[in-house]
Amino acid sequence: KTGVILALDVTKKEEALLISKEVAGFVDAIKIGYPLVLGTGLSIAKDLSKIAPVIADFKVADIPNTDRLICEHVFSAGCDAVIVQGFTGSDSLMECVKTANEFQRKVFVVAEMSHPGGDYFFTDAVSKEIAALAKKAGAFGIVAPATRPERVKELRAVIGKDLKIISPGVGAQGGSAADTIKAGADWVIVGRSIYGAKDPKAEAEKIKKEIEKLI
Ligand code: BMP
Repeated sequence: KTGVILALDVTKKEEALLISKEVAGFVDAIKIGYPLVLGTGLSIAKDLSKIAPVIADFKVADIPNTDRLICEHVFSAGCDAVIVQGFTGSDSLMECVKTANEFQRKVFVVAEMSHPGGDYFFTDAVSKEIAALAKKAGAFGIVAPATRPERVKELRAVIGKDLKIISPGVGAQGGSAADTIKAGADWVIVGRSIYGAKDPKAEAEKIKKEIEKLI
């Protein structure tokens, strides 16, 4: 385990495959989302899954039936996990988890977002409520902000040890990988500072080593 997930927000297939192959040994998974999937099509998931497990960051946030239809597509396309929003409520969340279980895949629930405006609606009470809901629904883990490690710590206290925490916001958004892991995250999610670097492989290795030092 490296403790690093690559957020692959490039929009061209060739670039996506090239960077993924370069950093493959230094990341545990590749997170794909709208930028890449709208740019290349969902078939990119199969290609990338040959390199590393793929997390589909579609922040699914709909009624249970629509959520199921989205999740079925995502898992059939070869994704190992999906990221969903939790504010839709327990029935939507439970449907995502149920669908994931049928495919033997995983669900991560966004508990709080990392950008400066991310704690406006995701207040302390709301984030904790979503984290508790994620646990109750049987999600694999939550998404918590690396830009606010103290929030990672608080949310870890809510979910206990059974759920995983993946944290975006390291590098380009100002968060530190070491601080985030120390606060209780299992993986940091890193996009621009890896794929935008002159040497993505060296950058990924640097972050992996920063995390390794903590063990
Ligand atoms: P970057 O390291 O380039 O800032 O990328 C972070 C990635 O994590 C992006 O794909 C972004 O959409 C995602 N993300 C985030 O930054 N904050 C959140 O709260 C939730 C996210 O999914």
